[in-house]
Amino acid sequence: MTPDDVLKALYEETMVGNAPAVLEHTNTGLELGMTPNSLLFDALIPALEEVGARFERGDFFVPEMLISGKAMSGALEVLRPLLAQTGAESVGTFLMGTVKGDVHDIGKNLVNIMLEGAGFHVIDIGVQVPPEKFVEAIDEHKPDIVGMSAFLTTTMPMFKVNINAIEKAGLRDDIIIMVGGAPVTQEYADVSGADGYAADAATAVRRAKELLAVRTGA
Ligand code: B1M
Repeated sequence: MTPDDVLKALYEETMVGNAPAVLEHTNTGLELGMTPNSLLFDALIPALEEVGARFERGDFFVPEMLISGKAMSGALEVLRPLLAQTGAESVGTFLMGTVKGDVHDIGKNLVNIMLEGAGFHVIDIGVQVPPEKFVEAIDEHKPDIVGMSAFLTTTMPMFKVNINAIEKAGLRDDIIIMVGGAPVTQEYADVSGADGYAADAATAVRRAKELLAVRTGA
């Protein structure tokens, strides 16, 4: 197989949710010397975008989205150690969760992997995280940055609800809050009262470092 064949096969098999084939092509790609970034950004992520587009058109339904998502998650586990490889000392603690009512976690997991790769100690508190769990986890782990993901227009309002709960608990001034997820925009992040927003995992890492540098005066 050539690298182009791998990308094409990875794209097609992710789209139809063939998890074993996705794993096999991911491993073949790595054996051929392809980069994890290429496998991710040239095949896996575009495949899920196409799945979403088909879902919107009514050509795919929730079960199809689910198996594609699972196939992608399998590949991400293979890529995780390569993407998260870091020689860097810990630059800070990042607490991350998907908001209440939202089960999407692939994007969150990818952001976590990239943050780990950049030297952050990441504490993942999972999906469907209610405000009180964010508050408890902040109190327990004392993170530098709290990240919240929302992937549905119906769950984005949880940012504001969470931030209000964090304020009420007297913890807001201790932390930087970042938000993100497919439907989120900078404008929405501002309205929610977050300190930062990023559209993708790579930008999230850059923004997290910038915000931390401003906070610590580095
Ligand atoms: Co859902 N889903 N889904 N889904 N799903 C979307 C998000 C959707 C856009 C599809 C579509 O219509 N085109 C749509 C949302 C529309 C909207 O509200 N705007 C949608 C819908 C409607 C739904 C359901 C309501 C469907 C239903 O039941 N009728 C339902 C909701 C369930 C719930 O949460 N309560 C649902 C369910 C599911 C599955 C469970 C089947 C599955 C999730 C599997 C999983 O995550 N474990 C699923 C999937 C797979 C998708 C799509 C196809 C793929 C999502 C994905 O993983 N993308 C998605 C379509 C799409 O995104 N185009 C869709 C790849 C990932 C790498 O990108 O998630 O954008 P993304 O993450 C990026 C950025 O957002 C950013 O960085 C990430 C990496 O670059 N980012 C941050 C993320 N978090 C960040 C945090 C930051 C900064 C950046 O700072 C803290």
